[in-house]
Amino acid sequence: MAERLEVRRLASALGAEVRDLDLASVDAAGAREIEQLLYAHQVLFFPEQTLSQDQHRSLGEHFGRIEGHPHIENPTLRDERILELVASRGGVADEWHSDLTFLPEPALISILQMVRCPAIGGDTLWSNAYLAYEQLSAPLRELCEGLTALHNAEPHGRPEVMTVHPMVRVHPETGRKALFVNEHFTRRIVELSAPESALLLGYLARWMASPRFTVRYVWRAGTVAMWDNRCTQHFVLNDFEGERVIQRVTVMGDRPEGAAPRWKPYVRSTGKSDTSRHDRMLRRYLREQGSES
Ligand SMILES: O=C(O)CCC(=O)C(=O)O
Ligand SMILES: [Fe+2]
Repeated sequence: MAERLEVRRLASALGAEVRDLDLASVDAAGAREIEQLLYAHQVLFFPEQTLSQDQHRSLGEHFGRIEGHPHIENPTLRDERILELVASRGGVADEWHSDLTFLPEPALISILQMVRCPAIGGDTLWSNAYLAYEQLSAPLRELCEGLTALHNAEPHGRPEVMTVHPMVRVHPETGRKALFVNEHFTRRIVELSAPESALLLGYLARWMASPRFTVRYVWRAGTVAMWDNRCTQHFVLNDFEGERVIQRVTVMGDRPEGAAPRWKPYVRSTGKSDTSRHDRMLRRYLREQGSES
């Protein structure tokens, strides 16, 4: 398959457009080749596909177990194994994130089809989380590697759905390290005080969004994008008029691996002081895990 494919890189950081490939007829061997391209480019774009829902799901099944969204209900689509986001009904993901990081096993790969596309605007940006990690200074890399962070589903009104992940994860296929905290779902660095955590998370969110780590894609209806959530983040530009509808198949089945935390969780011991409210969420998580000292 590889010789037939036209693969055009779109930015120096990440992203490639793949033509001359019918995603509806990809077999297991073709899927392995797509995987290799995905590891090389982190996000792939396949213009002029227009997959049916069955074809979309079948494509996803070549890469692992597919699951619907745990919290978001589709506005129009019946099939719960596909996530549908309709902009006029609030479905715009306009904060940097990788998918479902509030789960212990977040999304592995997302496969999105642009169904209805505004004439202008509504581009999506992706950022390369390997580069964001690798280009930190050595002391900050070392600090981040020793830390873990609490993620929750507050953007879906479900803050009690929480988990903790290493801040730097090792990609199981490429062996590369990637920064794994995001603006949308990451609430608190477990081993830092609340104000220290806010400072560092704020810095890392800005850093992750540095233009030189990103690619920006202009959609057309019928284009399919596939991204690796283990080493990228994405963001939709909410600058459009008119309707924008996407459908996403989400491949699950991977637990982020990274170094063990080098320090204990930071929670104040007093229960009622003014500042301890900042530790409430972390306390609750630790209590639920039975690991509060
Ligand atoms: O609408 C898009 O371009 C991306 C939406 C999104 O964040 C997702 O489907 O994971
Ligand atoms: Fe997303």
